[in-house]
Amino acid sequence: MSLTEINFDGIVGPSHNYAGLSFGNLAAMRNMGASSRPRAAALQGLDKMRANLALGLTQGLFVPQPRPARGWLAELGVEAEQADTALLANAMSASSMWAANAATVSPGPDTADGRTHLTVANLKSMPHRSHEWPATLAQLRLAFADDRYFRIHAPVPSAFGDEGAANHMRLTERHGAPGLELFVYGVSGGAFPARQHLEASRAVARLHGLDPERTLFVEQSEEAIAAGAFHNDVVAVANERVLFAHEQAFADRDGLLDQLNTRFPAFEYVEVAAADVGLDDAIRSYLFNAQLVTPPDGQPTLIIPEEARETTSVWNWLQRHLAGNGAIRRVEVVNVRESMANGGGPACLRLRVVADPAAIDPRFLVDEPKLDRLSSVISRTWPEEIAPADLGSPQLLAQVEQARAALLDTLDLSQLL
Ligand code: SUG
Repeated sequence: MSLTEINFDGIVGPSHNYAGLSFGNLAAMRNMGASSRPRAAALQGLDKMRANLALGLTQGLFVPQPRPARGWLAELGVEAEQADTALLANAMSASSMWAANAATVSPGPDTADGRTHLTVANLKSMPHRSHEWPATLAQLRLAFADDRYFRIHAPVPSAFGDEGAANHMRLTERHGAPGLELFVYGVSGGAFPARQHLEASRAVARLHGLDPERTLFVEQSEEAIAAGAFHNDVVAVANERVLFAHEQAFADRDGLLDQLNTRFPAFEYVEVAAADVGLDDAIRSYLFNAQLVTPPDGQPTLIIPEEARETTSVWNWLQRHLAGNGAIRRVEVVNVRESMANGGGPACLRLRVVADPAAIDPRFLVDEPKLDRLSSVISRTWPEEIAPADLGSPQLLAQVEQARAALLDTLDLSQLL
């Protein structure tokens, strides 16, 4: 077994649109009613995967879910062609692209039975996301079917909101060693909802068989949620020994640092002070919604969206950090603008799994030739643009379903998902 970090990116689905469904997600609220570009969005996502491959990282993918979500609409007693605008928007969202919300993952070295555990998120806080979990569960059961190495859990009961890995971090000497798992939950978000509930996080930790000595439950600060950090990964990210966070990310920053120093003395804290980058700039630029990775050359690398380079306070901070030989040694910039406009940056688009690639269904792993094939099917079949008024058109519904079918066919996944 050679455990490595594998990032599974959600391919942006052909129904990607801006219906403004996520209250508390400022980008999504701001872009409500704008026209989207699903084809460009999906191609941007593929380019991000190419950039990760170029760094020498192992890369995986998840496929878009069926849209419209006909099964969910049927449970509501309506067909897509008859559903009203609001309901249809909830059934057409391509939000499963944000794979960081698919599940919470605990790698084998942390769990009682030595297997990698994944608990599918219930995403119950937002109607358009609440129906993602059955298709996510089916996909994870296929990708991680080998039960010698993986254990997949159904979502925790919907009494408690769970939004997956976006609210979970892990500190460790190296990916294949035991780690300290941090579950970040919200209590209050001012005007906005706290989407990750403590009871859900506790349940996930129990289900995964984590050692309580190596598990922390950390409250997200109310001011961060109120400023638009609807998930912890909008204000903090961890990789191996490094925790990179905004000064105002956590309710009790000092208490957390004390705990970390006691339980994992090797950890390195990289903080961005509010005086250098205000929460507003941090959230608008998605500086922290970056992928912090260690490629084979050993240089901790931060993969940020273009919006972070365009935000002066953020870019200046990064330049100073690099010049001072801080813990982050390299910055890579990617264009994920279509996803960003719905509040999803580079880190939202991926689910990080520490596992042996040989234990995973190869259909969910990518290399350049596979990305070329995907790029060609997406360029041929994905809608170029979706204006809000198009969302219910029978032609669009048909195109979205055909496009996904063509993609699954290319991946040899037809009839399975
Ligand atoms: O749940 N946006 C997503 C963005 C998720 C980002 N994920 C992480 N931070 N890990 C959300 O708020 C907008 C969809 C719309 O409005 O149609 C949306 O669901």
